[in-house]
Amino acid sequence: MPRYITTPIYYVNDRPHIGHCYTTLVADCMARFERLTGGTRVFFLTGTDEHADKVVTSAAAHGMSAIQWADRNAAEFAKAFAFINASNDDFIRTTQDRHKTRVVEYVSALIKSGAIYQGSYEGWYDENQEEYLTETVAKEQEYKSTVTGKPLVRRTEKCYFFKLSAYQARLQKHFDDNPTFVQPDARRNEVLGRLRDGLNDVPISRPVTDDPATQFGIRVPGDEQHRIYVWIDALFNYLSVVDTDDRRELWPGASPLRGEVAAQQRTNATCTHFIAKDILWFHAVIWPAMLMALQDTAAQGTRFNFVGMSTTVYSHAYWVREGRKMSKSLKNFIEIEQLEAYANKYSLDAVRWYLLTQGPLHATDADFSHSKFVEVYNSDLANGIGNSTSRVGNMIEKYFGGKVPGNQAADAWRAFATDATQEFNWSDICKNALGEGLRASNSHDVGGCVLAGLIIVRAVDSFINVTRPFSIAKTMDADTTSKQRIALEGILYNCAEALRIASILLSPAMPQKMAQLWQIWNCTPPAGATLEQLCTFAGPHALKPGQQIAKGEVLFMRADTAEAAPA
Ligand code: ME8
Repeated sequence: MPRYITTPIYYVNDRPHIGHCYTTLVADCMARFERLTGGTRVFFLTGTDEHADKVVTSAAAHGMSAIQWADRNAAEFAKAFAFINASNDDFIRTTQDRHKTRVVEYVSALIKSGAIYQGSYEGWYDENQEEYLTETVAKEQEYKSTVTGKPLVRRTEKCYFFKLSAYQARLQKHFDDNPTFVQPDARRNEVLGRLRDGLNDVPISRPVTDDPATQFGIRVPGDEQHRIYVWIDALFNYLSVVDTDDRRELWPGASPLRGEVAAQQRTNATCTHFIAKDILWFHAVIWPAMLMALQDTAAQGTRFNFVGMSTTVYSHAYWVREGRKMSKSLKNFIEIEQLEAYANKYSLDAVRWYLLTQGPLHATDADFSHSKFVEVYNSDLANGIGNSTSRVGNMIEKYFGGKVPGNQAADAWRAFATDATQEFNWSDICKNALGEGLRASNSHDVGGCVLAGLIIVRAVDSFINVTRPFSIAKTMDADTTSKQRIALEGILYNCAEALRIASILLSPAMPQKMAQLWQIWNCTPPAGATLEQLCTFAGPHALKPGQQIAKGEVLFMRADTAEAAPA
């Protein structure tokens, strides 16, 4: 079942910041987890949205043409995503021909079918600012320009509209039939509430005049005087990138219930859009309606009978700073440089871990806080996975010359830990952690998904506390058949093998650090193995008794809680 995972395409009017990195990171982690599950094609897309008026304005303010400015900032986004180690399979820029030609094709089909029609737009116009204002804004300004104080004028102009109102019933049905289409539930309810208020057709074009500022954008097919509104152009990126012969299977197939699609043309692919709450309406309502409209054109003989609905729109909340929205005017953005400073000091994977586990994944905003960063770093990473792996590695080195011990009597430790209240059935512990990871990933709970690995780490820590292998070692002699030796072997085998499985589950969040551990422990997972195989305790990819493991560097050094934030 192909899995297609997308992020918003970001505006290139400015450089990227923590918010852009966050959504791309969430999608990256999900893509890495899906790739691990094996046996399926995973395709992860991110990119930039370029035909926006604010890009033109910002370019002019920097003395550049729109495309020069877009080139420069698109490169900044690509660099930022390389820095966070995003594993995207493609990077779309909406100024690329591959996208523009598809958008023209889609819009032409929609004009022909009548889903896009020409009408006129009437509204309050500020002649100085050359912009229309909504009724609410116009009223707030007492129907006067805030710049010149001159009265706003009532103006009408030709415009193209998308017949959104025609899709109300079908959208409602789509929501009813697919209760997880919009997640989390709080966001779904918001959309449903607004949907019930009714839908108006939406203007989807802007006029082209002699002013160069109006000339950046894709022209409405057959009408050079109008350009397609940036949002309509942008949403189509999700389809245009995979609308090629070798990628079309990635797009979810049209519903068999609609009866329009031959079985062989359907795919059971899924497509998840990760976005934040600011752009939910576009993704949850306008975009599915556009897809329905496009699919409807198949009745007139277009090739769009393969087009089904995306499967999920996952809308997370916002990163904020001391409870306040991050904004240009407050100058309180967490910039890439700051994330780089954290990565230099604590490692990139520690930054990924913090963002993924403490971020605004659900409906509540999250504050970026240095003290929280250090607390999570110490507890999950330095004292968690870092400490466990180095402790176990050191004991294997010290007591068994760095060779993975055997596990001939897995229960022999019981004789030395008579006060143990837990079973420590490692096969079950690992199976449960995997189950937790899969459950969380299925509900797009990326934070929960990566925390599944920590369940195992915590179990290993309690196992060491209860069995006290270092005490057993003190009474062990050279006799290879002694009870002490056999118990110690079993304990350390269990710990190392369980930590190997933990490292697999932690790897989508921390690919570099886990790869480092695999190198030290000589257990890099082979390509093609499924997650289930990799996570089976003492299974086909288990650590082999006798296999040499090296004593590597500590993965995460403890951090001083009193230290100031890196700058
Ligand atoms: O809206 N916290 O682009 P955009 C978390 N081009 N995420 C944040 C954030 C914050 N404080 N600030 C921004 C656009 N984001 C359109 C999208 S898609 C077809 C077109 C992230 O550059 C989050 O993913 O304004 C949000 O939805 C996106 O950046 C908006 O990026």
